[in-house]
Amino acid sequence: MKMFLLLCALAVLTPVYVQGFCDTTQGWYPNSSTGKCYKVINLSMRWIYAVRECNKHGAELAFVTGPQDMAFVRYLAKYVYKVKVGLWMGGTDIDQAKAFYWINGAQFPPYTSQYWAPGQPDNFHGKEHCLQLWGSDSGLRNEYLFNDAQCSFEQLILCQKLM
Ligand SMILES: [Ca+2]
Repeated sequence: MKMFLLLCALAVLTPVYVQGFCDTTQGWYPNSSTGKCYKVINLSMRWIYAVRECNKHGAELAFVTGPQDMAFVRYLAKYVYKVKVGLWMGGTDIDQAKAFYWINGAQFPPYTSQYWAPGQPDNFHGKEHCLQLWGSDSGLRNEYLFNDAQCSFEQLILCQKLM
């Protein structure tokens, strides 16, 4: 009877364990408060290829779902990956300049306005429609803030997936 109960318990608990797992041996970083795993893919590429590359890893180009999530992304970029140029994230305003939305279709909520670098998004030369998290080379005192950049620019990418 005890063995039966143990097996029942394992059957119930095992899926929870599997769902709550980030494969850290493959470079995925867990954010247990949001249930997401993040990874910087160490290849420089255009934004559209970044979308595909994340898909290849069973993931998607990263987008944030709240201030806590954003704080974690900035922490990763600054302290874990020490990003210099920047990271592609899953945001674009390809439909209408400066009206950014996430690749899951959600418009940027009001709280995200605090994460744009000063003067951004500026759609410089009318050609900037993809979301970059600016790194330490931006000259913004390591603040790791949003910039709208040319989608054809090549830089590292940040992928996410659910635990
Ligand atoms: Ca810009």
